[in-house]
Amino acid sequence: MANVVVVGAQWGDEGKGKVVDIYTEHADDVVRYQGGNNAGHTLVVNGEKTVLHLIPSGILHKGKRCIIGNGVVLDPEVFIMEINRLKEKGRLQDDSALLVSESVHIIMPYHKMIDIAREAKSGDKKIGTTGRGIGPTYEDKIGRRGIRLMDLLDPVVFARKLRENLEEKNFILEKMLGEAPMSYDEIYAAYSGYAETLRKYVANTSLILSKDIKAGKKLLFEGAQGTLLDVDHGTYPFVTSSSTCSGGSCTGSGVSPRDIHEIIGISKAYVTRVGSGPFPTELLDDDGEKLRQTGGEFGATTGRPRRCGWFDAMVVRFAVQVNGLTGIALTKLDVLNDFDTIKVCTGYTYEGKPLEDLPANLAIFEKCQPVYEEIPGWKSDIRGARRFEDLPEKARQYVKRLEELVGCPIVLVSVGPGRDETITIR
Ligand code: 2SA
Ligand code: GDP
Ligand code: MG
Repeated sequence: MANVVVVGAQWGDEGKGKVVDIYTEHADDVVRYQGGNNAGHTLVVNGEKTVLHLIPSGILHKGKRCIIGNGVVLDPEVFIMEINRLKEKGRLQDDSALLVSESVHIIMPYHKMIDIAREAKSGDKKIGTTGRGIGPTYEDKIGRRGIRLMDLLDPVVFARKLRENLEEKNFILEKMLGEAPMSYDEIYAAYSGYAETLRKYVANTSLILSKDIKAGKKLLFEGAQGTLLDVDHGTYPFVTSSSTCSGGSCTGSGVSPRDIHEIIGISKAYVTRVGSGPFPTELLDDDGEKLRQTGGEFGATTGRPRRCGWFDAMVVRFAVQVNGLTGIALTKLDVLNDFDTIKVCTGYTYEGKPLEDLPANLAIFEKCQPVYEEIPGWKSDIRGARRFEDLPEKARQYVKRLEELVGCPIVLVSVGPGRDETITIR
């Protein structure tokens, strides 16, 4: 297999963790390239569930290298907790299997505080963030005042940058958000301690990846969140603050686009979204509740109930276009086992007229009405299926119809959370 990027084709939580775990078998390095511990990627192997927030989903495989690329924002406390939890379970025996770019930007306590305080003040305009400080950290990165891991490792640089940042952040916290100021000494002491724990994992990961490519090693890139949450291409401002699309894999790792060969979009057989923002096929009725309960649709980081709706071909078609998808992994097909009829959104109308493509303008997107096609359900348990032919005829027809509507081959179908509950088609 070539160098592969895995991206979410909807609004996140499509099952990227599960698919990355499966694809890791064919890879040498697994690379996270954007987002931070807002992500929750779930793996179920031999009945044991692991939820990862920062560490790439290849970590359960021995002999593979897991790399956190420069595009990620890193909360060192959460990262250390995640390492310790894996070590307690015997899942991380070799520290050299885990590398972090020296250029990652560090999520500081004031970022989290600003994120939460801003959301609390936003009323019905709130984004519905995870409160993990992601947006404020990327703001400082783009504003060229962020603290990178390499800065944290140098006591003199860290002291200067923390002082400069805290002066501004305490002004924002006190004067604009009505919060208490934060203590320089406490942050300096805690973060200097984290720096020492992290030192052994830090590396110039872009350089390492380029050497690995030259040596013929295979890379697997693990996207977080999803296409419609991309800061440029998503439903702005109801997005996360990073480049979730396939292009982000290059900027977020320092690997050239010439070295990317396949781009796999992960899509649920229906749709979920967590947080605010438009969602044309959202179901606010019993069917929505049935999807939430059957699919266990609760945030893997915050536990928030996810909004649920029918499959939206406009959204996935857009994901095919903007990411250049070469294949789709369709997950959670089993969650539809018990529906008499399944609806699929084939297009939108806006002010009564059909729309060909997803509108970039949110004011239009918010008013789009889905056009539905009804497909008969298969009404049987498909979790035991391991080959496409094992699926009931109606389930196969559903998969084929989705493939036709989105214009991209479905290369994998997932019929349960377990690693083995998977049908590989191509
Ligand atoms: P943020 O915290 O600034 O990135 O939030 C901005 C928007 O991005 C959404 N977002 C997510 N959407 C789906 N899944 C995410 N990860 C967790 C999970 C979410 C959870 O795996 O379930 O546990 O709540 C994720 N992370 C960010 C977020 O909801 C906002 O809409
Ligand atoms: P990610 O953020 O894209 O990695 O997805 P999450 O881990 O946040 O959410 C996906 C959820 O669906 C997790 O609880 C997975 O264990 C679960 N899951 C993944 N694939 C399947 C599937 O095919 N069927 C079912 N029932 N659950 C699945
Ligand atoms: Mg998730």
